[in-house]
Amino acid sequence: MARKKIALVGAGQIGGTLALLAGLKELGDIVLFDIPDFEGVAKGKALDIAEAAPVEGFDASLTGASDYADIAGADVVIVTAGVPRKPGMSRDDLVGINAKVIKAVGAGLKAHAPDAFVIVITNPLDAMVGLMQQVTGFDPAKVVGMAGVLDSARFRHFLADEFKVSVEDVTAFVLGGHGDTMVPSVRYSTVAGIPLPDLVKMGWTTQEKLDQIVQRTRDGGAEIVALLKTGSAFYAPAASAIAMAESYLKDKKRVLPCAAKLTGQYGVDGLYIGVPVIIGAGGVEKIIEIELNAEEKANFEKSVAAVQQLVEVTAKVAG
Ligand code: A3D
Repeated sequence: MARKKIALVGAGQIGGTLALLAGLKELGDIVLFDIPDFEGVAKGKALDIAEAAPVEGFDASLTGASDYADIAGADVVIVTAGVPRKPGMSRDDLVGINAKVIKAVGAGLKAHAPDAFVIVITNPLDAMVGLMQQVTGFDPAKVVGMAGVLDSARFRHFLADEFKVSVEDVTAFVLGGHGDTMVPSVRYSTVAGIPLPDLVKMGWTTQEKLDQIVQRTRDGGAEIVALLKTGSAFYAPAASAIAMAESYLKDKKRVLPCAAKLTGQYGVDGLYIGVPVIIGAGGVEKIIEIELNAEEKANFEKSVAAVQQLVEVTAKVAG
């Protein structure tokens, strides 16, 4: 059986890390794609990673490209094309620039990779993944946004650190848009199946500490931007998108929080927003609708309103 083909549109910080992880996990052959001015960067990173393969012991063809013909027939496309947030810049500030980029990339994907499972990472995430689905006209089950896996990974890291337990034993549940209004759910997050409110009762932590962790999760992206000063997070975002790609390519049917197009679930219709979904060979095979309590519902609705507003701004600038 031929190897799968993975196209990475945007060969920047996340793109390069995606290529390395996809190689290490032998997910398939990899094409790093960027605009013509950065074709050298795409080719350079591809060659550099290819030269790591003999040391790490993985087989994959890695190439760099700036012509959409080179991504033809891709099974998975991960899109990071655009600009990242700079210090002091909100995700919303990015809309004008990145909407144009997504329109251009969407046209390229429609022409050359119509059967791909498309994972969008470009910010502002919920608006950009919606625009991508609109521009390509692809089945919404095949166009998904990466944010929730990253947000819940941050939540899991902070919780594991607080409880001094393995990150593997912490599960976290995050809903809503990727932004300051995201909704980390305390009652659905656990340590080895024990919900966080029970851990407060057991004296493992305090409600105050938990509230701080929730807030730190919401601000997780900005914390990294403030430290790096030259860009935004890229290792954990790349790892998160690779988990989604792997679940699709291997039909693992993992339950992952992703930005998916809702069709009435949670009272939302036609909007991309973060919810738990099952990812398998069919793409987004199921959107899982849980019952929210009054507080979660209010927070989720606030998040939906923020995403809706971004989508309106996007529609205006994207024309
Ligand atoms: P960066 O290192 O700047 O890479 C972006 C790449 O996209 C650059 O190499 C550009 O040349 C390239 N590019 C620009 N326009 C095009 C185009 N039309 N076609 C193809 N390539 C193009 O950024 P990064 O890798 O650090 O981040 C990429 C994106 O991911 C940004 O929008 C970030 O804001 C976003 N991001 C999202 C999350 C989420 O959790 C959703 C997390 C971290 C970063």
